[in-house]
Amino acid sequence: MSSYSNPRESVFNQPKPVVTLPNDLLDAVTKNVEPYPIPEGRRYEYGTAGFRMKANAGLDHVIYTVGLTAAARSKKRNATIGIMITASHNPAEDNGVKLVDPMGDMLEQSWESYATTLANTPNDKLAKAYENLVNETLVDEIRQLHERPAKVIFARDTRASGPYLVTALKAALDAVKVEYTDYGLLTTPQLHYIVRCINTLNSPYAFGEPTEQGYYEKMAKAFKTLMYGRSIHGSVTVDCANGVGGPKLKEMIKYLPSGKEGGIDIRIINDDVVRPESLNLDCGADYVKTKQRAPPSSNAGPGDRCCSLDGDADRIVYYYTDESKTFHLLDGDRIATLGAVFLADMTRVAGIDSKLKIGIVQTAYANGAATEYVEKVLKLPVAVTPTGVKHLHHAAARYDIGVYFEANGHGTVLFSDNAIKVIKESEPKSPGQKHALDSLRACIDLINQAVGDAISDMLFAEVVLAHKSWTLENWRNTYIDLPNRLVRVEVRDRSIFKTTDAERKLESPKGAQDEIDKFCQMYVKGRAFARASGTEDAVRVYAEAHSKTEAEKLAGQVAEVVRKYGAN
Ligand code: 16G
Ligand code: MG
Repeated sequence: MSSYSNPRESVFNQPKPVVTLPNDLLDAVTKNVEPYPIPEGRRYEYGTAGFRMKANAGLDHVIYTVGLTAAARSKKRNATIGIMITASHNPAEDNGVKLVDPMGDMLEQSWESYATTLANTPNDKLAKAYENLVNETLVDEIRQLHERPAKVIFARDTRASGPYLVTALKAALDAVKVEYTDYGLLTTPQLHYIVRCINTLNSPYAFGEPTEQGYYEKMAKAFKTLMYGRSIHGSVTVDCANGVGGPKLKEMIKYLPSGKEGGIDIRIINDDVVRPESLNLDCGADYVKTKQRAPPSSNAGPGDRCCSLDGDADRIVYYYTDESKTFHLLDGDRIATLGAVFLADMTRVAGIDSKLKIGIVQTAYANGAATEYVEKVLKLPVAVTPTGVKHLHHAAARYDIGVYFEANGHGTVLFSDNAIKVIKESEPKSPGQKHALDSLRACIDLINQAVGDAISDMLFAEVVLAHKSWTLENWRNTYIDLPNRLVRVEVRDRSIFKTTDAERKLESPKGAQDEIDKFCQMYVKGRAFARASGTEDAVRVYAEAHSKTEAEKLAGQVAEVVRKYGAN
């Protein structure tokens, strides 16, 4: 045998090194977690909304472990990681936690299982579990990434449990010697914004000043540019769900021109953050969307423009009540079409439409009439993904201008590097083209591309309504929603309901989809699907059809199919 050995090969043939973390660090992990034991028999899972539960059901333990996951994630990406403590639209006594990746996006999916593993580890095994995570994710033949420094930033919503949970988080970050900054109260999208700003600072992709003030200034400047040559009629009433959106929107208003100054008049309601128990109580985007009615606290008159944010201000829906007191909802599907209409118009006027591919991303919940309107009237492509923001976000990134919204009001617009280059570098050939290009440039800054953002989405929607001189009724009349019905079905084990085709079809249990198809065919424009919820122990059924009675009947029949198969 020759004595020659390929140095690469010899590296790869070696067994993977195993790192042992210093004893003082492991001891600190064990000692600091002492006040936060895992309650007997609890199981946690990092789902579409991170971890979410009753704040007193061991969430302190979970948050402590999230601190450890964030430390490893930060070392892995060599970047600042965000942690948001919120339970969004859930009741006041709940809380939750989510990790934010370096570009201000949701935690990469493969890391959700690491977060889940640590969360389910009892205190006496946690130091070892952290060491295992380090070995699994940070150490290989070539690199020992655990030696890198870690940086984490965090914020919370207005829930009463927030400050206590922050104590648990800090205990973890101190144990593993992470440098951190506590941003106090922020909306979820503000935290995402700041994470992205920090990680792009001084780069060609710089996103903005990494401060709360930087957020307001960037958006206000873009809004002012967009208001040039346009005017907003009447005021908009914003229901802040008695959550963090209230104080933050009030702050935002200080940076915006008023109606008299060519800007916007915002009337805030439900901004009580003094009584934390009022959070999301009979108000907020989730209340309005699921109950299909205005919050009882609303004193808006017929036709008045209203919108509701959720508890952490990352969702928004619009609505109004007409002269005959009928309530009309303009949900995420509508906001997506409104935004797409404007962006398509502007690229056309600017003469750059042939260079940019605009598309809309929806989920199976999007109303069939919305999908048809986008494809047939706007002539734009529609992509459908499974429920959960991260899926929509990734699909939207495949377009030059990708507009994504879930029907529940969570969404935003993404501009590709190519789109930003084309928009920034095009030379206008007429005042009309210049106005359109200036508008598009300002949209890039007004829209929070890191994540769906209720405040940013609202300002964008207001600009488009002003541009079109549309009332909410005009907006609603662009297409008429198919009547639809959502039903929640409890079954023994929801995990047997497995979907395919972006959740539009069940692949198991075998036979269930055939029965659903048969029922759908019985109705004009009948469409229905069933999917296991990612956040609750239930299966959700959605059905739509030509008339309200038919939609309800179809929903009932599909729910029955789910019950039947769920009982087996
Ligand atoms: C989570 C998702 C939301 C989705 C909802 C569906 C994020 C940030 N949140 O709240 O987008 O609509 O789950 O809930 O992704 P479900 O699975 O219970 O229907
Ligand atoms: Mg939310």
